[in-house]
Amino acid sequence: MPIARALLSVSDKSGLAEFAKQLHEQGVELLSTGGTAKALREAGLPVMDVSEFTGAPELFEGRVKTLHPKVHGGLLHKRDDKEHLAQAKEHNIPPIDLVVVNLYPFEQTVARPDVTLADAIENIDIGGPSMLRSAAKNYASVTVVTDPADYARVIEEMKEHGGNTTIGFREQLAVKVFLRTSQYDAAISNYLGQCGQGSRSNFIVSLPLEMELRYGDNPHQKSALYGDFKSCFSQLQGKELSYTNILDIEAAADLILDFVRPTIGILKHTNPCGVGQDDDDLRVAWQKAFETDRQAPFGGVIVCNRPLTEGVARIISEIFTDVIIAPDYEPEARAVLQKKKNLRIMKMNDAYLVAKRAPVIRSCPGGLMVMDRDHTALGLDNLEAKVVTKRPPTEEEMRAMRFAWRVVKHVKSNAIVYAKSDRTLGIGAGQMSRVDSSRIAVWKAKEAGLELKGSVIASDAMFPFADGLQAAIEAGATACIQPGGSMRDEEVIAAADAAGLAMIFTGHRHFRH
Ligand code: 93A
Repeated sequence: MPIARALLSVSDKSGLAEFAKQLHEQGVELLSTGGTAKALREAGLPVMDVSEFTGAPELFEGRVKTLHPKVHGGLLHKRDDKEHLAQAKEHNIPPIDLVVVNLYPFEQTVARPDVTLADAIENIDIGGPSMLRSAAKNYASVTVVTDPADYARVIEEMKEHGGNTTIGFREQLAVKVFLRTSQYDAAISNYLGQCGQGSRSNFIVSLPLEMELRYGDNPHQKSALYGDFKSCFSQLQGKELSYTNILDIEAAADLILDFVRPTIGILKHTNPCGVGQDDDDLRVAWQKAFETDRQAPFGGVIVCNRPLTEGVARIISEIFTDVIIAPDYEPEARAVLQKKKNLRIMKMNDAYLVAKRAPVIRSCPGGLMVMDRDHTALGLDNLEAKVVTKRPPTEEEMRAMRFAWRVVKHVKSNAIVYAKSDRTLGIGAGQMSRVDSSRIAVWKAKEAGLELKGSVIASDAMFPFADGLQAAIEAGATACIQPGGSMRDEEVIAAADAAGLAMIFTGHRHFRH
């Protein structure tokens, strides 16, 4: 059966007149609400007002326009069910075969800096989503269009298929509708949630789809991004972001935000490969970070807490990097990096500083787990009072331990970091035993040709036995920062004292699982 009757009610009137004209030419009767009807009449098209169709006036400043059994009955009744057809006849409800609706611009309204709650509420569309949902539910018979970009395809299909659309296309359109209405509701609950108390559960369930990602960890794993990532990180150039890029960007940004002095970090698979600092020249900071591990940064992520300079851009562009993140870029740096078409350049926006306070959410069988982020208790306050060994650390060791502690917090557990006051020397990440992480850190420092004599060691959790610390002493560490809290702390402290090592117990653990 060809489409005989269409109901058009749109806030975004782009492409409307042309679309309606084509419908009219195909013999479709047009029903419409106030503003849409006016626009169609101005385009010279014959239109019946919905109020005439329903026999009920538009009420309450337009809050009730299409919320009528004649509209929803016309959309929802089954076209192949005798009883539905008999009821439709009895109540004089003719079928509506096509719905063209886009919604009150709620998202645009609340994006305005001067928006009032009253404005926002007036822009919550009720009748529009209701029609979209009724039509989408009955996609077996009804075509529903919410995106002006689909107008052309509807006309094409009608021309090709005797005045109607195909079921496959109608199904696609219906899916699009439910996606759109869920995004719309998410925008409303997010906005109202922020105005009022807001709640965690609201935060979890109501994020709109931001983009489909090419895939997840692997090409056979579908993946999508929800929420508003782009308000936190703007992509200035480069290939489309991937799932793993987004994980790395978060890890990199979190790392760099723990440093105040000019710092550069290099990460791979969310683990730091090297971190360096220099007050005068970012190139020196880069050099210190890079020297920790010259191999792993290949295809990695670089993060900086200062506007990226041309000098650093030149050095970086010599190695293959996936993503660079910085609060800004010198124009000359951008010009240098632009030559690398695929390289993703991300600008960290202030919005991230707020977003980063949100809890961590992870899936688990049957649901989700929610956890506060590890950003309140660093454990570096009042360090002088946390010395547990006979020998207190020197000032230089103290600086090095503060630095190493900030790095180790961002390394996957078990995490061991050897460092000096402005650079990492060896990082051991993600091993099942702390001693193995320590061995790897020592081995990597040796590989890199770096000297561990006089270094400090940071451990994200306590040393359960003295052997881990003993290995660090043998490797050349003269000071150690760790949370403490092992049953054998006494033994560990005794081993430190025997070697003249200075040790601090921060009282805070920084596991990262
Ligand atoms: O105020 S509503 O929630 N109540 C309704 O009954 C209703 N029907 C359609 N909003 C309603 N609409 C919306 O009006 C449509 O979704 C569309 O966005 C807009 C079109 O209004 P006009 O045709 O007057 O420009």
